Amino acid sequence: MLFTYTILSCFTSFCKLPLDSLFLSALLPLSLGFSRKYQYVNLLKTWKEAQSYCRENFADMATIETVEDGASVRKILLQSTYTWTWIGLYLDLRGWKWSDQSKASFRMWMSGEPNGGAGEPCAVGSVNGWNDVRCIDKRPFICSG
Ligand SMILES: [Ca+2]
Repeated sequence: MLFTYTILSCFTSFCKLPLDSLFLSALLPLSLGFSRKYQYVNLLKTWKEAQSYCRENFADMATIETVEDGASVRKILLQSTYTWTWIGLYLDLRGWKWSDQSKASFRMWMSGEPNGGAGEPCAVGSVNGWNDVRCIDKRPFICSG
């Protein structure tokens, strides 16, 4: 099943969020203007399969470039029944890269991550941040565009 989350739905669900994040309210006007559009895909795929699916059906896997993007993705993940969801970040010999080749250096790693080196070259997002994991497990994923 495919869920589409538009900025509008983010706005309506935003009202239900606890005000633990006052900074989010400050960012909301910016988000309405400039946030990326993300698609949560509730199909279980390896990272590589998810990348192909996103490229065939949307623009690419999700790039998270700013604090506003991170907040948008977190809102999507709050509604997922899975702890970990693929995002478009992967490790190659030169470091962490975005699937769409964005140069964005923004990161939301959980404390202690990334910790797997070459053994964990794909990134997952959760409501608590990102983690590097092996790429072959099947997970839901987020596309952009
Ligand atoms: Ca890890």
